[in-house]
Amino acid sequence: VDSVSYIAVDIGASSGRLILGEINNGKLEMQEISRFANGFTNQNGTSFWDVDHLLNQILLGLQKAKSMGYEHCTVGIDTWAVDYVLVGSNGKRLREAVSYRDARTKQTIQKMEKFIPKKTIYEKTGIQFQPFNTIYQLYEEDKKLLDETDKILLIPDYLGYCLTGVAVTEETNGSTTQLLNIHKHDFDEELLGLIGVKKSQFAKLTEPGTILGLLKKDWFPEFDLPDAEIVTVATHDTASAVVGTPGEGENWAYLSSGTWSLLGIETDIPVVSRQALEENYTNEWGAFKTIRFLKNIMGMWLIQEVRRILPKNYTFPEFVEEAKKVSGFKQVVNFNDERFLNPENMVEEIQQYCRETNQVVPESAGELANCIYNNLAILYSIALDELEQITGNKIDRLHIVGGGSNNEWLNQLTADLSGRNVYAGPGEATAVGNLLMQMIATGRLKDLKEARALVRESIDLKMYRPKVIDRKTIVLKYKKAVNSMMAAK
Ligand code: LFR
Repeated sequence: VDSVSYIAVDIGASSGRLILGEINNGKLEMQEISRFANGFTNQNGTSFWDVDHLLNQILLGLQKAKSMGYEHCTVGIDTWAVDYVLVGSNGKRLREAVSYRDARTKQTIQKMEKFIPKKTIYEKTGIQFQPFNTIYQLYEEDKKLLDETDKILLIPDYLGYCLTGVAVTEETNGSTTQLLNIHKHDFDEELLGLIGVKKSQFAKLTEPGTILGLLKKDWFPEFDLPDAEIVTVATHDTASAVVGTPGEGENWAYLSSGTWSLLGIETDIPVVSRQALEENYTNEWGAFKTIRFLKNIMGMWLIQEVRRILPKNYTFPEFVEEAKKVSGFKQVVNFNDERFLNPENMVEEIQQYCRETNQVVPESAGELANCIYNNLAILYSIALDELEQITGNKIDRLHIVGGGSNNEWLNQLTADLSGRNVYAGPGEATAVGNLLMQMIATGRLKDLKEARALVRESIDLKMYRPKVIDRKTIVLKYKKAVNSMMAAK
């Protein structure tokens, strides 16, 4: 039994959790300590996260861990990417953190193209073009605030800083700023210059798997906290999820399925070819100098938003049950279109899209959910084919991890439409990856290979074999439909 406990703080866009992990009899055992809601709210036209709430929930969770008898622990923090807190020279937050779904960067990619071609940015960074990348957010940032800014800290780095007083830029998350030069392995001075940010305004680039510092218990006298060492894990949730994916050998891809669907492969060499740029693939930095070559697909955000809008409060399993009753391809919707990034009313946005494209309009919860799940499954299958084309590597199996992997119907649909075996689990891959990095950093585990073997020992992967269907024709029809819709636009 470990004398030190490992605690993962994993915060996604819609919820956060503290999960305790221990290795017992050769298996990773996990226990949820606490869970809390997250989300952004609109204040005077801007969408803000509540980072004080997040910090408070971390402290409450750690206090609970202590009350459960866990008095010595290491703690790792991961969250979604790209967003940041501006910290002044007094060490205090200058403003709330703006959410990446805020509309302030809608046109920024186009604006910046006047100064620097997209191709140049891509060749330097290898990072996909998303309006919300930190580079575009900082371009639109309040210049007065930016002048007063001593440090720009990404969300998990900021939370770690609040707990320890030590500021770093952890590099798996740092790469999503689109400000890191993948060849020089450092910030790109030219890109920083274009957005008017000094390199010294970022904290030191730091590899995952290093010790950040001790929890400053005396800074939080109102909490009864355990002795804790904060470890810089792969602080980008997707990077942690990939660490926690039990893939073995070659030829596997992952789908980290949460608010976003991140589908890709782990590789050593970045791919910045024309096709990779055109299809908007990204080369995010992973743990142990790996590259996450992947695509962002709109993901469960779609169903989360439909749920928020519909008057009746469906659970996610209920959505699946309703969708099953409808079943089959009723509408072709390109959910990767930016109009679905943060529409005021997701239900109306989907319906409007269908009207504009002369398709049957989904009305009921089942019709909406069926439309979402079918289109996601086909987007997954298309991404797998693209990955093969772009990298020249065969992919014969897909590991679906994260909360979305609990959706058995979608897993089967994905297997059928992609023609590949699908393996589901762990549902908490991000927390698993977070814990594994702590264990590696502290010498409890040797390396990534041993860590993933431990995951395979510890969980029952569920396998889905593809049914024989004419998937080629379905995919072709789908692509034709999307193309003619784009042309009509
Ligand atoms: C998933 C994720 C994605 C990133 C998006 C925005 O939670 O971290 O990897 O593209 O959120 O930060």
